[in-house]
Amino acid sequence: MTFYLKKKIGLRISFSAAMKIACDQAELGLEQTTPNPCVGCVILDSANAVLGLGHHKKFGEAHAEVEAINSNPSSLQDVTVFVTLEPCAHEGKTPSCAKLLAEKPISKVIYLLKDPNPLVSGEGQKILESAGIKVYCVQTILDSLGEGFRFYLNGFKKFEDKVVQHIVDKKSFYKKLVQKQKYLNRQFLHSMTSDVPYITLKWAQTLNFVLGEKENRLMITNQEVQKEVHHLRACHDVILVGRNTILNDDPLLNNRFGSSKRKLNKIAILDPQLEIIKSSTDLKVFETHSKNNLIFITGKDVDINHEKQMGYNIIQVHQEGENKLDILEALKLIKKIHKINSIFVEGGPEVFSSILNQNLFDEIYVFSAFTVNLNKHRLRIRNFNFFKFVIKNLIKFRVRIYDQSILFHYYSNRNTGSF
Ligand code: AOF
Ligand code: ZN
Repeated sequence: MTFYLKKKIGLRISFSAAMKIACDQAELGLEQTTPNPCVGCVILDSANAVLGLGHHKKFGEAHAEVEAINSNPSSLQDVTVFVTLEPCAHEGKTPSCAKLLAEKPISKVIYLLKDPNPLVSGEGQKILESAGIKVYCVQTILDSLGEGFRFYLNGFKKFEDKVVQHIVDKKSFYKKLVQKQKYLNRQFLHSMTSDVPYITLKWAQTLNFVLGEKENRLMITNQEVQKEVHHLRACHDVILVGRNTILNDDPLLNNRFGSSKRKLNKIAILDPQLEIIKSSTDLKVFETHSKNNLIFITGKDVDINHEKQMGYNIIQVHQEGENKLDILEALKLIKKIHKINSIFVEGGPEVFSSILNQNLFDEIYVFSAFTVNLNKHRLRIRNFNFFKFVIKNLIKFRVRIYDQSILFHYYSNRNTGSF
């Protein structure tokens, strides 16, 4: 990393290269920044030489702008700051970046995406402009170009401002950067404007759509897939599972590979009668996670006094019959109480069935092995036909081939620009 930084500092580069490097910097924060966004920043001096660069490394730690400023302590006279997200206006876990930049003799700030966080949205830009800094939001400039005839007309129009003209001239390049950063930060962008967290489903299945066997742990995929799954876990805030998954599979639900090793998720367990704590605590999930990290979701009528006193996090939601919890209420409450943005749902078939049938998902990863399971007690997702779902949503799927399985990746917001 230090080598990477040293190699860039002093190098004269174009504005578009600076924004591309800021985007590359943002990606370095993946797994560690959530529920905060991944943000990168590059500073060019008045001769367009790289003065500093950095990224938001971890939730609660310094923001990208601060990292970039600190990467090379020198004068910020007449510099241009490139940042992938609108500088924050508020005092959160760290001080306001917009206020910090406003105190410096900076000439321009060019940022890629608007920050939909209600504490920031537009306010960061206002703080910078009030300090006499020229501010450009690439997303706003691109949006204002529009499509069709207006777009055609704009193609001939010369903008007086050189930075605007540069962005317009390179609109397809910047559009790609905007799309990529939206995708990188899709959970954050979704969550800032919704009371439901971003929901990703992940399951493994056999060729005949079997996810597991009743009261038996069934291993469908191999270690190659496990590595990818652990990376996906680390990219989310919470892992959600049902009671049966905990009892049948006795999973660890931690991250054991690569860079994601450093990340421990919160674990939410749908447990309608609170049987898991009441009956047995010698499950692996209690060994790998502290009480603080575990969230139990149970019915409104269940007596939780004793377990609350023992220090467990318990959320109570409406219940239909003995075993069916109101999943939407549960998702909203997990987000509100635990201040998280994203949930990675890992099973089992009953949990998937209720989330799929209520259309509460944003993204799905299905690892399909080339095996067939004919066990008498095989489990499938109720009221859900995977084959039909793929055919109906073909353009929203991407496929990746693994050694012994195929990944079907469904992503609903791809290219919609709906953020
Ligand atoms: C920036 N630069 O690198 C990031 C920003 O609690 P805090 O202080 O960490 O603030 C988190 C919020 O700040 C987050 O919700 C988002 O709006 C913004 N993130 N802003 O200027 C950064 N990570
Ligand atoms: Zn900030």
